[in-house]
Amino acid sequence: MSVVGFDIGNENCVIAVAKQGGIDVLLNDESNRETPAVVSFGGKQRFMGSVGAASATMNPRSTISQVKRLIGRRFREPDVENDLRLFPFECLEGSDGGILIRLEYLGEIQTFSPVQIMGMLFSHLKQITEKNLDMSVSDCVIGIPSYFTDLQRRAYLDAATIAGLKPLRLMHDCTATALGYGIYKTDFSLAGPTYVVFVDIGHCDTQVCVASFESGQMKIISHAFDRNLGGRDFDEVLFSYFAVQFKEQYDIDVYANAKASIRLRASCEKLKKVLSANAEAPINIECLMDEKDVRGFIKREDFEKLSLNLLERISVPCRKALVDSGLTVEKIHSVELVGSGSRIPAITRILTSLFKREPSRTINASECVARGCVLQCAMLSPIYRVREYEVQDAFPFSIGFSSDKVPICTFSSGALLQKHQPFPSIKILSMHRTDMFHMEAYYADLNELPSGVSSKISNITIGPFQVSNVEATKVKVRVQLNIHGIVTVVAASLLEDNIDDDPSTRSDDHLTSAKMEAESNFGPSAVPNSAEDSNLKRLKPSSMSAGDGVRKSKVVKRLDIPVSESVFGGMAKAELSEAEKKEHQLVQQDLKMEYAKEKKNALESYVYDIRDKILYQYHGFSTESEREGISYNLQQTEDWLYEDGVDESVDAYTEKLEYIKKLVDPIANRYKEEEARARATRDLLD
Ligand code: ATP
Ligand code: K
Ligand code: MG
Repeated sequence: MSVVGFDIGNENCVIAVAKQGGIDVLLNDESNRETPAVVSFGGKQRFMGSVGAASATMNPRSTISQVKRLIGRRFREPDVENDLRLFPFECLEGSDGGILIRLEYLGEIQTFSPVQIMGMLFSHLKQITEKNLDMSVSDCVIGIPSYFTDLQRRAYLDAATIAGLKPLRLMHDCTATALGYGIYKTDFSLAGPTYVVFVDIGHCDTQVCVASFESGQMKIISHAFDRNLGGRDFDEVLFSYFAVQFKEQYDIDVYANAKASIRLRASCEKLKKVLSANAEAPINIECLMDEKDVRGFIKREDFEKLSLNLLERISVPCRKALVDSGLTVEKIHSVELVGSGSRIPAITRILTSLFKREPSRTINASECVARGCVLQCAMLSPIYRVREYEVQDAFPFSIGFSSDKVPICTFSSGALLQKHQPFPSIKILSMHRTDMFHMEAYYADLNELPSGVSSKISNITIGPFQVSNVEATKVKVRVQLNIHGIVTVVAASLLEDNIDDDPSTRSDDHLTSAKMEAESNFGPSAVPNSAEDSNLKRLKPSSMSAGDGVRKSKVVKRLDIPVSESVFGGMAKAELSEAEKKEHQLVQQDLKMEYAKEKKNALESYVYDIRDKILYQYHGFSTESEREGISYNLQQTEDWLYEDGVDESVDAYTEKLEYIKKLVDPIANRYKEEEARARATRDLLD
């Protein structure tokens, strides 16, 4: 059993595993350390990763990329509508307001949810891992953007389930990077914490966090982000520039041609990379559209001018993270720049002027997230020993809870969990209830979230239950912000006192003033959905209600109450198992096609082998008419293999093979008999 860290990017995925004494980044079948995040539906089978990416131009409508942008989102969100305009594949609104991807596969129109597509990508990465390690894997830690909503986090877990993976944690990308940075460093000052800013610019987004390091521990102080600012947007600047130029110069409108758009976009991305190392760069695309070859040219300087607005936007989340951390730039020890989108030189300039020091690029910019994830996975796994190191993450959003529409607050902001709350953590709500009731979890401040996100998270029903003593009844609800950053009610129980010697309790435990009894705790050793008790600090007297019943040893009854949660926009259990079944069928189809390919190869080599043999070995053991018959059939089969038989079924290849074999076998047998006879004679003479 190995542990794995996955960085699932919008463009590239990276897999890191723990090996004796260190961490390895795995190579895919093409010997690359990065695997494109692409799932492509071919005629009769799926192609993923690098092979899938190669189909993007050929097969644009059934090649799905950037599915991370779509997972756990609503079709009508303005951001989503913007993304969809860029994608060559078709999306529509699901009956629940979610997104469905529509494409033709196996001769019919099919729809898949982003969760399903993400599940396919996870499976592919799992396969690469298993092939490399030669063992099965399931325990993993998966990097996620800090801005992922509750729904997106749950969607990732569902996708992992479809792929047969078990995430021990969904980990914020920057937290993973910070862990990998801090755990090996021993030269932190003893005078106090060392503060470091991490800036990760990917293909579609920018994430920033401020972390504090001390010996043996790291704490995230703040997270900030722009979910719509990454390398992709710089490609788009070049794309629009050349689209206009080519319209003038060649009278072609690439916007009107999906294939031309894909090709120009891909060329612009390449051009952008060239501009990172050169002061100017050309663009040449053969036969882009209307059989016209196009040529263009741009200087880095001009590219930077066109990108000014984007470059300035990078400072926004950086400044926000700094403000939220309560630190001034002087307090910052270093700024670490990661993510391949950050390779544009002008970005360094912007950050230098903002932080008053040049950002350092000492961390491996493309592998740091996967490396941090596998470190965390090893720490969480019982079978690995990692040096004692405490990781404390902060949750980027405020969460509110209400009970029958009345908010339960522990902060003046009206939230139950405030932004930048350390997690995983548990809150125990204590309230007076005599009958089944409902709770709602929601985002308390939509300004903290990406635009267009709904405030609703989930509805929780607590009950049914029955009380025997209406007066002395208390319900305790255990709310968890779990290790993945998912808000959930893990348990509820009914406590009935037989004696209540402190009348003040009653008023305290009133409906709206549900008291928080214990605030807890976090720690890398926490396991999702289990053992919260061990994770719970001893109750703090200061945060307890005055006459708390539990502490008086007068409790006579404690009953578990059923809890049911319904997640807004989430996948029902039945849907998930349906998706697992569907994935299984698709895998079978892929395997079938792979098997057919094997059979085809076998037939092909047989044809070549026999053609050779009837000329030499078998010549003396066959009649001329036998040889003629066989040659004719070999030729027929070869022609068929190049034409109708290019993409046939296992049965078709097997049938052809059997047919020729029937003709060849009698000759082969004669040859073998003669061989045996000759050997026996030799043995006798020896
Ligand atoms: P995300 O983090 O948004 O999910 P990702 O992790 O796949 O995406 P990265 O692999 O960090 O993203 O970065 C990919 C981006 O980096 C692409 O936009 C790519 O064009 C850009 N990029 C790669 N190399 C260079 C370079 N030399 N100069 C400029 N940009 C580059
Ligand atoms: K990546
Ligand atoms: Mg990334």
